[in-house]
Amino acid sequence: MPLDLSDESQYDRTRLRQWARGRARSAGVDRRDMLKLFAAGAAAGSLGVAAAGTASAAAHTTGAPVPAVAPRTVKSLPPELFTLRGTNAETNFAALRGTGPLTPIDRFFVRNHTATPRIDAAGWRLKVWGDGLTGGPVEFSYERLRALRAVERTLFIECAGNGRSFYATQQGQPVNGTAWTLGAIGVAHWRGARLSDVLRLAGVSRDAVDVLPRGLDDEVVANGVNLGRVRRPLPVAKALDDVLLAYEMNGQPLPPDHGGPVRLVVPNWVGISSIKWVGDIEVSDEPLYSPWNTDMYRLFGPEHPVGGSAPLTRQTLKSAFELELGATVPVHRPLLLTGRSWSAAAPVTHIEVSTDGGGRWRRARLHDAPRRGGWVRWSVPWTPRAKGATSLLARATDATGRTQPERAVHNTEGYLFDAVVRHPVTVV
Ligand SMILES: Nc1nc2c(c(=O)[nH]1)N[C@H]1C(S)=C(S)[C@@H](COP(=O)(O)O)O[C@H]1N2
Ligand SMILES: [Mo]
Repeated sequence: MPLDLSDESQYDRTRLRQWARGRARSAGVDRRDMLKLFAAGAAAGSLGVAAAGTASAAAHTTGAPVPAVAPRTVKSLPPELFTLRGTNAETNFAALRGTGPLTPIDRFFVRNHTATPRIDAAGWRLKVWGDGLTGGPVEFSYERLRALRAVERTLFIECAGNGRSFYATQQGQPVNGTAWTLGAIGVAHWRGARLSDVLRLAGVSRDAVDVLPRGLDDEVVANGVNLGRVRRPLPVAKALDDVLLAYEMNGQPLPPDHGGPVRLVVPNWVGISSIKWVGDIEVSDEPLYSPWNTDMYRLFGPEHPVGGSAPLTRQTLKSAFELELGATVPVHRPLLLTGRSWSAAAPVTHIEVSTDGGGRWRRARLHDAPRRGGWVRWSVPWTPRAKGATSLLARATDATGRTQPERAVHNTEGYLFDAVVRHPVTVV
């Protein structure tokens, strides 16, 4: 019976088995180098990822001190709007208070493996190639892409490691990777061509199984191993379903830091799927792999299968207050607590908030119609009655019936944190 690769989890299990048996074809990294990388990662307890040509490693939650790195972006990253983390910039949730349902571009988080490249739209080409096409390579210019039927969708992009720091600070479980709080997410209105239209024009064959988009930013070097350009395969079923090749964000030409002139937007999947500055797409009739779906972006640790889980696909469920962690608030003064909740699985249906560390819960008022792929803004009035330290908690439930748990299931790389965050405040 032919495999149904439109089922995400079946796809992932199959790919993982094929990879384990050495059947998945290397997408540019030598197998011996991959083994070296696994060994180095195991010895160091982490993968120190650096830009090619630099000796710097990304900021880590735990482990040996790493040299300071600054993000190399085009937009400015003022401290009121962003917290800098290695090559990345996290959105300060407090800076979203009073903004609309879309994240303004000036405060949308940036996750760069290396640095933002400057790419001129006029000279940009997208090459679609590979043995999963019925013919030879096909090139698309920016003009040609823009001439295709356009679609518009409001969707979040969220890093798989968003919320990672709470594994350590809230659960006492150290993890590797960028110590994001909750600001590695943004919601934008995207306009672009459908990846499916581009693949059909390029002549995708019935035998195609994987689609591998690759970025034009610098190659990535981890522990002395060059991983090549950022790339992660997508099953052809997802690629033909709802993926965009976006060239506009919130009504503007896609800015350089967010992948301009053209990026993928893969709805509801881990942020790494949404390849920025896409330059070529391989269409393959064999399974593909890259470091970004083998040794990264899978769940590792005692609570997961030996050798790691299937590659991550969908994001999870979260809530955040639009308030600094550790904020001070005046006693006896009425406040309006505001925040946002989102789920990759289904629309968020309701949010409960506790202002006494989880003793009593109240329903928040929703300010947006719940929708999958976006977030809902909410608010709860609060008049603090006693001075001292307390925790604010927000707990979302989505239309599948899933509610944020008290604890997230640990994994060594700290992905997919979904637990209720205890947001510290001091009443003075
Ligand atoms: N080419 C390329 N694409 C990329 C990345 C990158 O470093 N290079 N980072 C990925 C990751 S891990 C995330 S979470 C999102 C972040 O998108 P943003 O920087 O627009 O917020 O882009 C993804 N696409
Ligand atoms: Mo990410």
